[in-house]
Amino acid sequence: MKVGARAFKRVVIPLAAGGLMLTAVSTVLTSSAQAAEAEMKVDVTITDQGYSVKGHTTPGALTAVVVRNQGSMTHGISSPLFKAGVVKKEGAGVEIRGEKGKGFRAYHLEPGQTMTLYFQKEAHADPGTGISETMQVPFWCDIHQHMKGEFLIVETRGEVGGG
Ligand SMILES: [Cu+2]
Repeated sequence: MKVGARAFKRVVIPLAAGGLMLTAVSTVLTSSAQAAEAEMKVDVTITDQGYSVKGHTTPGALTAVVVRNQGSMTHGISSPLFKAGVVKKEGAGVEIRGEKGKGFRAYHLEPGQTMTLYFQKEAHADPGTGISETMQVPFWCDIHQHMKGEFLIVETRGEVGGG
């Protein structure tokens, strides 16, 4: 698990830094005034084979996770992050909760549909060093539990200065 996660990190950061997604971002944002408030964006594309993730976010940034189902069946997305709170959901997609509304939470999306989940995650500093570290946000399909993905919340503030 750990090895795979590290390999993923190396792939994702250069992609996100390239600015390649900027045109796609503006296309999506113009469709909603509220969406324009999002500071960061993560794209999650679902096929019947699994997830493909582009982008990352930073601690404290209001983040739009744009989820597209390009598969042929209903897929879901569930994450510990959702328990902490999705600020808002736009577009298609159905929120699924556990019994009595607690614990488990997922979002189901029909084929061809898109939804946007907004969240904000505060920095989590290491109590020993005071340094905020990059966090991995794991997620999975609650319908097909072999489908897994993750994206990163990258702490960048520690890299500023020193010049
Ligand atoms: Cu699925």
